[in-house]
Amino acid sequence: MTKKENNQDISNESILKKKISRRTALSTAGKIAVGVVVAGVVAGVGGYYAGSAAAPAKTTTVEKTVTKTVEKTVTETVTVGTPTGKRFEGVKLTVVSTDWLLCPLKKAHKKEWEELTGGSIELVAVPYGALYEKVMTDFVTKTGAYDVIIYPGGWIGDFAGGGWLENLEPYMEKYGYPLKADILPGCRKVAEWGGKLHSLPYDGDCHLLYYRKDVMTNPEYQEDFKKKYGYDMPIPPKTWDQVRDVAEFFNGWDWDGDGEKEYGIAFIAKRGTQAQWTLLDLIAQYNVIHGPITNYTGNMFFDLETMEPLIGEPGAVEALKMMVELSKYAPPGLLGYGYSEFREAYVKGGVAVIGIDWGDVGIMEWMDPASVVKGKLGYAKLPGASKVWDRKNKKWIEKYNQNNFADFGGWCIGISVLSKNKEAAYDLIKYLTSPEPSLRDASGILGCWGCNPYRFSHFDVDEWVKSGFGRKSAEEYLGVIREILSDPYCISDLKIPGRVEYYDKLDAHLAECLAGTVSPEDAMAAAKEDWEKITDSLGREKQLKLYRASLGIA
Ligand SMILES: [Ca+2]
Ligand SMILES: [Ca+2]
Repeated sequence: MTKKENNQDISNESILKKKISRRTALSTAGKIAVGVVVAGVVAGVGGYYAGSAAAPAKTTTVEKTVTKTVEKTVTETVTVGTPTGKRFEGVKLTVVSTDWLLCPLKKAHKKEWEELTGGSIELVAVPYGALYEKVMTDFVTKTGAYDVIIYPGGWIGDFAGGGWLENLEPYMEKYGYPLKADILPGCRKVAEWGGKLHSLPYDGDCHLLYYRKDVMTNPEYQEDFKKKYGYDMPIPPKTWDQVRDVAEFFNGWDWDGDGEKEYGIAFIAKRGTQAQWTLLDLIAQYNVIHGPITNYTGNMFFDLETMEPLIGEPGAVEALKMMVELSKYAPPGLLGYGYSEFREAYVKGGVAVIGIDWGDVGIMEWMDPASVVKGKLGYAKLPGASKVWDRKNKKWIEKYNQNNFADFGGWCIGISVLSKNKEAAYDLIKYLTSPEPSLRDASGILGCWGCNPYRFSHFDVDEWVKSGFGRKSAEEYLGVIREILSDPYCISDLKIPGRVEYYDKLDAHLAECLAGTVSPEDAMAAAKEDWEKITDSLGREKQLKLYRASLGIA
């Protein structure tokens, strides 16, 4: 991903800016339940040390002397600021990631871990578009500037496959890992390379379809919709054709009665900001026959015998055609929507009925003080297609086809083989991914987003209600995410070496097509050609073997 991006560059129409600033001013400030955070920290220490062979020295002393010298013990416990007895006194760790993935560390966990261990942490924030190169350069030049790397799980083929990340299993055996079985199987898979954990899951990812419940349940609008399309307003839409109809119906008029017009649908569409995942959401429906992984079912990216890319198939072209069609019912400025701009517009601007994004929009809906959609959003898994391309028999199958897809694959946290403080680094990543600190990340209570549920314990509705979520919304939101990530047929994202390059090319041709300079047919043909070149440059046989291995096929 060589193209630099600028998250702050909100190049939307003035109408949107006006909407956002006005609504921001009207909204009340969000309230974070500080008491819950404090209670949580205490609970978290237990989880973090549970099963650990490296409990603090002071605790050990207490156990040995407690029957005889209770008073002395108390004195020692109080004087925790002294330079003796903390395990990582004088050890400094450097953690690199994007700004928003470092947010939970900045807001809470850095200080917590430093106080627990005596170590110190330096955070290095790198823009998303530059992160891959920055870390890869550090590896190949053997600089070793980073101990801990928080990175998109899809890069594990390059990072662990290249031999740059520690195999964590020996550390887990020696120092323990809290509630291993609590990790969602799909998220664990992402962090594995060659069957061994070379990172820990730090995030669980999939796209959801968001929709404005308040608007779609308006009886007057429902009546008009039925008159126009001949069927009931689909809540939620089950196919992309239905999404199209809803988007068209609500596009370009004032459906919330605030005197300004709104639009049908919005999604991430800007070059260099993960727009290709929106396209992959559609490709998964039109080009992948639902089922277990075989060459012709449940297989999204390459032929399992030849490594021929599947993105040149008619189902992928159909998917892109639908994406172009949907873009007609979006706010002006859609092509400037990266994830930041989209979230601003959809959550703080309330500009569209339907939105497509990761779980972060649900967090922003409830936690962002400037949200204008609090309690108004519905959540659904990706809609399916009313037909799917049968590559084997070269024909369309006219039936409903729906696949869940773990877009992006979630962020992982790993240790550089070049680190000089690997034990401390393991201690830190173990702390960060323990049930309690990570629940605070996933449920948005710290005011950060990006880390979405990846442990079964993250789905505890009561905890989300404490964080400020409405109970019914929390149930719906968590229910959908859990359903997607525990679906045995949920399609895993691409994670072979070269993923960054493959996706950059797909993203580039998608951008040309959305801009109207290239047809969907030509865009997908060009993308396929580029993928072939990348495969050849990396070694076709090698890539094929790794692709099969990444799907668990011998
Ligand atoms: Ca309006
Ligand atoms: Ca995420």
